[in-house]
Amino acid sequence: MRVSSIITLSAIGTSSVLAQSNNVTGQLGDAPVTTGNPIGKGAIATLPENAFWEGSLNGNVKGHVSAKSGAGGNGIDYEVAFSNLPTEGGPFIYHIHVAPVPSDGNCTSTLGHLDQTIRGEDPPCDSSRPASCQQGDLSGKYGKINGSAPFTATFHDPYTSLVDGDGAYFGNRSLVFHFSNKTRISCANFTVVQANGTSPYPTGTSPAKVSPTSTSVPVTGAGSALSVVKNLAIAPVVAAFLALL
Ligand SMILES: [Cu+2]
Repeated sequence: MRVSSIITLSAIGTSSVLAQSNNVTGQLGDAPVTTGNPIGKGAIATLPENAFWEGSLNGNVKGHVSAKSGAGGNGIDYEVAFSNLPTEGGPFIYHIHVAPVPSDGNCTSTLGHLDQTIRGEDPPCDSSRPASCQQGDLSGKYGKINGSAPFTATFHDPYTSLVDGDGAYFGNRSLVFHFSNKTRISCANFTVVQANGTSPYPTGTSPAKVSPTSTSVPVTGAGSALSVVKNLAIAPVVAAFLALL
């Protein structure tokens, strides 16, 4: 239906298509603004060591998308950093995809973009009307990555959510990084981080600042885990010694 209407408009003329694109929105309308996002809650997706794409790269793209609840619980504040970008194939794009990355790392399994309003990818997002875009189309709304230099961006997105159960929730979804032709280079799951309460990080390593410090946090965690293992390893020896007495 959608495809046929686009073809029909193309036949009528480019001006009709442009006129139509001004009114593009989801089948369910524009994306709603999110409220009640838990203060101190965040989520981060960090690209893995190895790329999913099997073409020629000088190592995988490095980087992350980190997010936290906006001021007053309104919308989400994002912080994005990518480096080691391919020398060609840009401008690069990145999105929140609807499904998580399975344990085999297959980025195809993340399916399409977070798109609660059933908008679809085409026509492309008009960044001057972000509410009309797919919620997960972060680079469409806030800028593609031009060139291969390290890229950073911060932006506020009113349409994604950290309220578990909200349709716009992305804490259980994934980040996918693409060439401009949409080929999937790499992907990663979002991990929820909370300022208080449950956290995937070891006690004492403050996750209050949701940022790439996560790259050092797991190292600390591994060190702590190692010392725990050491202590546990000594315990049976002590027990055996006591048994001899
Ligand atoms: Cu994508």
